Amino acid sequence: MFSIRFTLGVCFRKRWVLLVKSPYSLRGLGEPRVPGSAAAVWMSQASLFLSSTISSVAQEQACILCPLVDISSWWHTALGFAPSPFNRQIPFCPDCSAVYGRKSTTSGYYRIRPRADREPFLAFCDMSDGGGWTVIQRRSNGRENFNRKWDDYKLGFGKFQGKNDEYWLGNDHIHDLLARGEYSLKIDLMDWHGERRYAIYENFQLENYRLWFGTYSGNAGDALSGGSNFEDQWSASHRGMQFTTFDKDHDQFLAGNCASENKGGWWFNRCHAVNLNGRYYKRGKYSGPHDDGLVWSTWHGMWYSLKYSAMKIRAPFFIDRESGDGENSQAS
Ligand SMILES: [Ca+2]
Repeated sequence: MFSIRFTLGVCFRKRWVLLVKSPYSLRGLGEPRVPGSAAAVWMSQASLFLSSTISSVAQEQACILCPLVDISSWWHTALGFAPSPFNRQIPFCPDCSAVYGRKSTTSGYYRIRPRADREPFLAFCDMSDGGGWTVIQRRSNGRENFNRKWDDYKLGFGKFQGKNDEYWLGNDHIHDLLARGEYSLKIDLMDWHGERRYAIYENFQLENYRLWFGTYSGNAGDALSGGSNFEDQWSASHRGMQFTTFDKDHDQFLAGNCASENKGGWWFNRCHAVNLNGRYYKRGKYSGPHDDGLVWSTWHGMWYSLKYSAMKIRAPFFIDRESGDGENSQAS
């Protein structure tokens, strides 16, 4: 025994909303509740087709089909659609690789949802450089304040509009993305002469925000591992470090707080060889009481603050297919 209703949905703000729900309810094939109506039987066939189509669309293709048939808010208001329980069942693409897989190959902001039991959120999908990159951090102009407290880093902050807007996606969001499986991290860097370098780390993980990563490749140097000599690695490697902000000190520096000194939240040791969330200096070389710039030590050292950084993640099979050198990434 089964019961089917005619259901028609439309997309509103990239969510399915219920537009029409038929009055027909069938109990068993050919036994419509509206007796003697051939139309009702026909409707039941049509509704079966439509509801199964919508449900398969909802399960697998919403993230590509939804933007194509999105309707504007005045339609919503004019027709008085109520948000339906349907909304809750609509999965978004879990990450930008999935968005890319749905043939949405234009770089831009997409609403993604790595966990079905949490709300979707905006992230920049970098569809250049092989495509499918979910950008978790970007610095490009110094307009955003990165000297922020724990909760800001936890939830994310910044501007999610222009292709070079600065943001931190949020430790919770990053964690949820990485919990889906194996991810590679690629870091695009640019100095004040416009020269670019990159670093790729396989098997990037956050374990309760604690940083883990695997093999390095690239041309910026393996700064996340702390640099080339053993002493530096001991004090500056970021492997296995917990996240620290000025209001939550989890670093290895007993006499102080690395985030306070270095003006941004990061996986500090005592303290760092990399700080992509540091202070944004509008020049390369800088000086001061602390090496608090936007630093990637194995390229320009601790006293050179970079012009651009983007941290982005992608499933490793994408890396195998095409690994770029950052030439096409989003820096202006
Ligand atoms: Ca400390």
